[in-house]
Amino acid sequence: MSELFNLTRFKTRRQFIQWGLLAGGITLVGLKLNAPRSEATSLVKVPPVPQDNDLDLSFNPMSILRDFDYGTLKQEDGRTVREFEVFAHSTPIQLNRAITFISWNLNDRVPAPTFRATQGDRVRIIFHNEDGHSHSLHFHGTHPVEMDGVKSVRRGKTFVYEFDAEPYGVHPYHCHVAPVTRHVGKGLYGLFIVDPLEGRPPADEMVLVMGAYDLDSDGKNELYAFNGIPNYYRDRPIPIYQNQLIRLYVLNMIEFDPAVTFHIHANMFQIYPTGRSLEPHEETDVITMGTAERHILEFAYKYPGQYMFHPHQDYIAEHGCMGYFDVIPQEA
Ligand SMILES: [Cu+2]
Repeated sequence: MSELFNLTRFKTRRQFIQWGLLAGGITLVGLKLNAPRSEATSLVKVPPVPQDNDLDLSFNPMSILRDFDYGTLKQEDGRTVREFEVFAHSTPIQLNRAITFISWNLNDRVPAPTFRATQGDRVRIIFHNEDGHSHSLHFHGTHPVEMDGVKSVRRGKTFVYEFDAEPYGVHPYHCHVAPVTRHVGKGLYGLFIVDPLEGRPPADEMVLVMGAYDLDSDGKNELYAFNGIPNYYRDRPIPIYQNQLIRLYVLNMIEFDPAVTFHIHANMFQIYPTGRSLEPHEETDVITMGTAERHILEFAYKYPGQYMFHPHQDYIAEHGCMGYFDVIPQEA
C-alpha cells in the first residue's frame, strides 16, 4: 500500500481535511490499486464537496461522509496513542422544513464523530458529559470490562475510556444508558473504524450511518435518515467519479425495526462483513443488517448519472432513508 494513502499517517483530523480539500478535483497519479475485482481506476479522485445547506444544522451531512477523526497522535512508552475528546450535548437539529428535533449527541452532530485508528493503537476517548442527562459510550470490539461503557457518566462529569484498538474492522459505539432505545434514537451513536496494519487499497471512502427518529415516543419510528438528516442525500446527491473505487462504511443503528436492508441501484457491491476481512465475502446489490450490524461495501460506477441507494423496506426509504450518488463522468 502506498505511503501517501495510508491515511493513518495524518496526525490530526484537521490535517486530513486539509488534505481532502487539496485533493478535491485533483487527480492523484501513479498509485497501484490491489483491487483486480473492481473496474476502478488506480487513481483516487474525490469531487469537491458541496457546502450549501438550507437547513438549520450544527453539522453538514455532506462533510460527515468523509470526516474521519484520527484523534491527536501521541507517543507514550514507545507506543502510539490516539486521543479523542468529545462532548455530550443536547442540540436542536432541523430534520426537515417542518420538524426540529432535540438530539442528544456528541460534538453537536448526528451521527457522532467517526473515530479511526490502526489495529494495535492505544485509543483514549475523553468523554465530557455536558448534557443534562446521564450518558455513556459503549464501544463494540475487544476491551476490558471497566471500559465497556455500560455505566452512566452523570451530567457535568468526565470519564476517560482507554483500550487497545482491536480487532481491525468496523465497529459501532453508542450510549448504553437505559432506555437505550431512547438514548440511541436521540442520536448518541457513531462508527469506530480500526484499519488493518496492512491497510486497504486506495479508494474514495465514505461513511453512511442509518438512524431513525421516534418523534412521539410511541416505540415506532416516524423518520429515518442516512447520516442524521432525512432525505439529505436524496435532495443533494453525493458526487462521486465514474470508475472510482468507492468504499462505504455502512452501519445500521435504527431502533425498533429489527432489521433493514441496504441496496444500491444499477450496480453490485463487494461485501466485507464487519470489515473483518481483507478479501470480500460475496457480491450482491442488497444486504440485510440487524441493528448494530455494519459492513464495508466496495463498488465503482461504470456509467455516469444519478443512482439511488436505500433500504429495500420501501416504507423506511420513503420516510427519509433515501439518497443518490451523482456519478460524474471521468475526463478522457
Ligand atoms: Cu445517553
